[in-house]
Formats: sequence, structure tokens, C-alpha cells
Amino acid sequence: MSELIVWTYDWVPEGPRGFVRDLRLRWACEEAGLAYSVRTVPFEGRETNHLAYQPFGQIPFLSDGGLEIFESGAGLLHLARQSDTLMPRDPAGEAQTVQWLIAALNSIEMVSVPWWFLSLSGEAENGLTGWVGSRLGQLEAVLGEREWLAADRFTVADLLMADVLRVPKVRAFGDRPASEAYVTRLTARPAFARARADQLAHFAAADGNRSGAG
Ligand SMILES: N[C@@H](CCC(=O)N[C@@H](CS)C(=O)NCC(=O)O)C(=O)O
Repeated sequence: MSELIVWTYDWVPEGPRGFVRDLRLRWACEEAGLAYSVRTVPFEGRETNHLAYQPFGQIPFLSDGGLEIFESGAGLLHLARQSDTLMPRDPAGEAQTVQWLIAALNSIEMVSVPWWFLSLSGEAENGLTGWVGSRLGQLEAVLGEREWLAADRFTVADLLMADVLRVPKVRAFGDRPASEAYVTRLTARPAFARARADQLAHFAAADGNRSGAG
């Protein structure tokens, strides 16, 4: 029998809370009504303390019975195979969902994360600004013409694309009304709100445990 466990850190600093990628898996489980629990690996020592499960020392990873799956995209696809709320079962709908899920990771996040990271350096010039602007502009053209990325309905590809686009710096970059409306629409879903609230509560409880231990 399937026993879904979403793995995350036991604690993270305040900055990334609400954006830690276990939220992607929580959100998908919430959308699909899949029962899951959350377990943790220590944030301290993360570079080496769970390499057997996530070879880059990151989270999230997913357990399902005897399966261990790292990479949030792979975890989402695993969940999508268990629920047609997340991915249609017809070959065309499934192919479109997979295509746009990979586009979220490999055409948008692949540019947006290094761009955001470089911006933290405080340098006036960010050499990736043109590239990220072009990718986000191309996506804006797509989202200007349709409500959902795949199969004319909500899929896990929208969940992931919205999660990539809702990063505050990305969201604030440029004037992209269709993308903004898309992120607003996706993050208004009750399943997202539950996943986000649960993540925030998880890390807030960890603050209490840390101060108690100290
Ligand atoms: N490609 C990975 C990226 C995972 C990732 O960046 N995880 C962050 C948390 S959101 C992390 O573990 N950061 C800590 C670190 O890299 O040391 C995925 O999508 O699962």
C-alpha cells in the first residue's frame, strides 16, 4: 500500500519559508486528496547528512512505500501518476502535462534561479537579465492566450509553473499581466493555501523546538 512521505528540513531560516520546495509536493497531495505525512532531515549538516536520499544534500524528496524519489519534478510526476486531478490519462493530455512540467523546470527555473541568485550579489549589472526577460516574455505570450498550460484544465504543470513564477523577485520583474493573473489564480486555490500554511506552521514549530533546546 502506498504511504506517501514528503521529506523536508527540520528547520530553515525565515527568508525561504513559504517557498521551500517541499511545498510543491504538499500542494500536489492536497490537490489530489492523497494522504501524506511530512518527515525531516536536519538542516544543520545538510550537505552530507542525507546524501543517500538526495545526492545534492537538498530537499524535498518523496518516499512511497519502498520507493525513494528526489527532485521535486520527479516527485510531482510520481504523484500525478496516482491522480488524474494532477494529470489527464489520455496520451495527448499526459504528454502536454509532462512537456510543460519540464518547461517550468528547464526553460524557466533554469534561468530564473541563477538570475535571482546573481541579483543577491548586489552588483548593478546582472548578466542574466536579458535572458530571463526573454523567457518570461515568451511565457507571457503563451499565458495571454490560455488559462492553463496543458489540456485546457488544471494540471501539475500549472502547479509547478506557478510555484516557479511566484518567487517575489521573478513576480515583480517587468510588466506581465497574464503571468501575474495566472499566479494569482493558482495561488488562490485552497490546496495551495493549505500547503503553504502547513509549511509555515512546520517551520514555526521548529523555532519553538530550537529555542527550547537552546
Ligand atoms: N532541483 C531540486 C532543487 C531543490 C532545492 O533547491 N532545494 C532547496 C530548498 S527549496 C535546498 O535544499 N536548499 C539547500 C541547499 O541547497 O543546501 C528540486 O527541484 O528538487
